[in-house]
Amino acid sequence: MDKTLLPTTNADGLPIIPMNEEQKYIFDLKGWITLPGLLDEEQLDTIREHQMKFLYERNSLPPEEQDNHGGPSQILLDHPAVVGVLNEILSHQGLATEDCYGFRFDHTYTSHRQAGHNNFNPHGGGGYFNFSGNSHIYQMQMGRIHAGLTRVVWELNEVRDGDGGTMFLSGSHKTAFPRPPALSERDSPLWESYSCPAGSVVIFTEALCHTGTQWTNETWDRLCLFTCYNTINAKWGKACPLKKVIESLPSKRQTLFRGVWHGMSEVPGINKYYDEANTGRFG
Ligand SMILES: O=C(O)CCC(=O)C(=O)O
Repeated sequence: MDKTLLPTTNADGLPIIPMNEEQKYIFDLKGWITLPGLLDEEQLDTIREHQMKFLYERNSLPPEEQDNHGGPSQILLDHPAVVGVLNEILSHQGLATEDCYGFRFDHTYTSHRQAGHNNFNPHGGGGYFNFSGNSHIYQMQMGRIHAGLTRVVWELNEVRDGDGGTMFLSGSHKTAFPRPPALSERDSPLWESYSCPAGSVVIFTEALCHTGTQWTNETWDRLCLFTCYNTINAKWGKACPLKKVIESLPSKRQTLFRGVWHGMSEVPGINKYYDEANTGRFG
């Protein structure tokens, strides 16, 4: 793939960290990957505080911060390591420039879970065989993949073995057969999960069978963002941040929120820019 036009820095001017060959192989094999320890303590403290205020004291935040990815949490949107992965598995090269990402934000939510919270609900899998309007797709050619709707989970607190991080049926994004119910019981040996320090990312294709489970850690809560990205001309979730939130972001970050279309020829005929009229907001 010609990657010469993919952004080499993020919206804060930090160099993008490309996906390495081992990460590509593991992602293609399993459908998910972890990137441990991407944030320092100061960033984590600020982002945790923002998320808790967003969840429980939203009106105490300035208007442009009243969003999961507003204010200090905007750096999660295009962290250099996340962009490196999305450049490889999701970006549409024809719509990427140095100033414009080749993928778009789809939707997000923040989850705050205390011990006992249960989110066991296996879903997805077999996405290799889905048509593209489904968004939960997975495509591959020799040496290249396209992951369709892609989830980036930001774990803001440490997750230990058995605490209750998201679980995956590794490889199920390519399965041809319906999932036998017994194989996705909670205690099935096929489930895989992860442990990671605070400030880590877990990236998975939504074409993969996955589920939440019970959070068992009595000492600290799970606090995470489940942020989805998609192809420029596709959108799965309905929500989009408010205009004043998007307007407060640097211009390269704003391109994550451009309208859902492709087009052709030169800008503004082709969708390689964000402006007030070219937004993913419906109203
Ligand atoms: O609760 C979790 O850990 C996973 C959430 C999930 O399955 C999803 O967002 O699609």
